[in-house]
Amino acid sequence: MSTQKTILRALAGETLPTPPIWMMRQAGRYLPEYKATRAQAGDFLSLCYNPELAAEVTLQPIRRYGFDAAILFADILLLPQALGADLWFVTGEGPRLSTITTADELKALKPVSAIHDTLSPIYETVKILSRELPSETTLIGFAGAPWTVATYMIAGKGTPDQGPAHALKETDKAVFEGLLDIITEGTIDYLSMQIEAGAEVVKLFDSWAGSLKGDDFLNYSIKPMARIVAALKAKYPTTPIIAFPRGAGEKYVGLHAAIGADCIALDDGVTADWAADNVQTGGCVQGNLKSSHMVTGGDALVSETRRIVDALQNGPHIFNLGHGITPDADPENVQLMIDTVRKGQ
Ligand code: 1CP
Repeated sequence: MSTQKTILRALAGETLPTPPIWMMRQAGRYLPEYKATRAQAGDFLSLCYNPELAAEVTLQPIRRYGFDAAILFADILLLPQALGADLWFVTGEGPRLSTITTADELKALKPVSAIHDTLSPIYETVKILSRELPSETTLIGFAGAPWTVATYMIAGKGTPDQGPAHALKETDKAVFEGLLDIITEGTIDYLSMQIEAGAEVVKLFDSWAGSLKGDDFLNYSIKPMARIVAALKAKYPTTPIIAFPRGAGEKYVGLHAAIGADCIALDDGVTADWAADNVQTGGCVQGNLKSSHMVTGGDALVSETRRIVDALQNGPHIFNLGHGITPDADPENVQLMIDTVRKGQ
């Protein structure tokens, strides 16, 4: 056994009697202490770029619940901003960015080597966290996968069907692929710096992978992630990587090998039983409780949590939600989930 940290043991392929746990968006608006620190920072982006306060909100769910991993508090849209896109958040609506849809706009982006000018506070947050986290807690860094980041850069906002990105892929493949390339290279440098600063694991979020069909899924979700993984593994062979191609459905099969990732994160669109037979055979899996149970709680939360733990107990598994916890979640339901995983064996 290479290490005592449970998350790293699961990522190394070990089957543990109790799966380690963390939760996507574990620092966030469902927690009163997060809302207080965010108010102190002024707004969301100021919080991301304030290393002391970003470290504080990263630590809050660790103090409250004792999760096995902490995820760096930042956002996937900081990389576009570091590449020169304007980024702002509209209250109640979400992110807005200046758009990239032409060759001239693509050319106007900053060189990848310039991203650290903007992103250095994030590396400082990682350094603070690697000093301050309890010795048993694993620090996870992250970035968006190129396709998902591109969907925001092309549309200038979140979109239900990623229509503008699909349209650019059809009308100007050169600009579309050029943008994916820049994001891919930027992500390699960004995650490298997070690892140098102390991130022990990194995760790629491809939140909109599910809207890519046929060869597009392979070419624009899987291949760019595989390129990032290969580049990181060449430099940091011992740093485990989690990939989250959300909405992959049946295409989850074979993705450990196709991406080169140590762990595949599952959304709630597949059952844990199916994933045990078809995905966990390739390595560690993470997931996949429906986030809405954190709102509704009760017996359904307990029975679904047990079902997932049982289904995935014969292989490496990290317990998590299928997507991020929502602001209307009840913090007590999070405790109920953790108690069920840890005591329910
Ligand atoms: O406080 C607030 O009002 C802001 C809400 C918020 C938070 C807490 C945003 C805006 N981002 C975050 C933090 C964040 N985002 C983390 C921190 C670590 C954690 O606790 O998990 C991470 C990993 C992300 C990743 C992220 N940002 C993704 C990928 C994962 C996913 O949820 O699918 C995406 C798509 C984003 C973009 C984004 N940032 C924020 C919002 C509301 C969105 C979604 C926009 C949309 O499409 O509508």
